[in-house]
Amino acid sequence: TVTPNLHVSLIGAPTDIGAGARGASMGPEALRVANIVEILKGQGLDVLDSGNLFGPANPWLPPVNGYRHLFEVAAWNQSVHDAVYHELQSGRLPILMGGDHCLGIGSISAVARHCRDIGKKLRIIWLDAHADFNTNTLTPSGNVHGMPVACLCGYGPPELTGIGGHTPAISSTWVKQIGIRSVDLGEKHLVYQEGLDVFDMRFIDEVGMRGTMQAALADLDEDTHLHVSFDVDFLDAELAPGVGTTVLGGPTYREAQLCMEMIADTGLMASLDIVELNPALDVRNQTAHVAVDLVGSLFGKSTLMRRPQRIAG
Ligand code: 6HN
Ligand code: MN
Ligand code: MN
Ligand code: MN
Repeated sequence: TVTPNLHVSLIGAPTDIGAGARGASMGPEALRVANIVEILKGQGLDVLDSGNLFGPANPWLPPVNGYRHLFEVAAWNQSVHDAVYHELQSGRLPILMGGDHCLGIGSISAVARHCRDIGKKLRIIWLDAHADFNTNTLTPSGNVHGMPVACLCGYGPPELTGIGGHTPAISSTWVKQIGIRSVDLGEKHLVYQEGLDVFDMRFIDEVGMRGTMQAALADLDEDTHLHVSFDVDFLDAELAPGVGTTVLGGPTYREAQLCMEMIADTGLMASLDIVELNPALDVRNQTAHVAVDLVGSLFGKSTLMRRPQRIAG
C-alpha cells in the first residue's frame, strides 16, 4: 500500500512569458489570497511556501522563428526545473504555482530527472482544454504555452528539450490528457502521429468522468510517481473565467471534483503544477478559489472518510 507524501512545498513562478495574454504572472499571489496554504494545512499537510522565483520580465515581442520570447521562456524554465528538482531531492512534494503552462517544461523535466535518479516509473495526468502539442512550425500563435508537451517529448528547441539533462525528457506514452477540446489543425496531426492518449470531452461525454479516470489511471503501480499538470482552463469557462484561453464545454464542478478525487484515491500524486490562472481576467478571484478547492480534493479532501481504493475496479 502507498503512503502519500504529506510534506508539500509551494513554488511561485510569477510570469506570463509563454502566454498570449498578460496576467498569469499574478497567478501565485491569487492562489495565496485564495488561502491555498491555510486550506492544505487544514487538511493535515505540512506546507512550506518557499516564495516566488525570479526571472526576466515579459518584453511582449512578436514571435521569432515560431517562438515568442524563447530566451526568457528558457530562463524561467531553468529556474523552475532547479527549484522543483531541489524539492524532490529533499523528499518534498513540489506544487508549482504558475505562471503560464510553458513552465510545465521545467517542472516535468525535473520530475523526469528525479524519476530517472531513483528508478521510478513516471505517469503524467495533463488536465487541460488544450493538447499543448504544438511546435514552432505548427503553432498558430508562437506562444510557448501551447508547446510544453511536445517539448517534453523531444519536439522543440534544445534550449527547452534539454533542460532536465535528457532528451526527450519523457515518452509520450506516459502522458494521459483529460478534458481536451481545442487542438489546432497541424497540432492534431502530431498528436495522432505520436499516439498521445487523449481523453477528450467527447470521450468524457460518452464514458463519463468515472470511466475516463479509470482508463487514465489504469497502468499505475506502487512504484509510480504521478505528476498532475492542472491547467485551470481545463474547467468549464463559466466556472473558471480567470484564464487567458477559455474554451466552452469543459468539465463541470462535479466532474472536476470526481476527477481530482479519483487521482487522490491512487495515493500516488507526487508533484503538481497549477498553471494558467489569470487574475486580470477573473471575477473577484472566483477562479482561484475554485482551483484551490479542487487542489484540496487532489490532496484527499472528501465529504466522508473513505477507505483507500474504495471506488477502484
Ligand atoms: N495553454 N493551441 C493554442 C496555441 O496558441 O498554441 C492555445 C494554447 C493554450 C495553451 O492554455 O496552456
Ligand atoms: Mn495548457
Ligand atoms: Mn489550456
Ligand atoms: Mn518521489
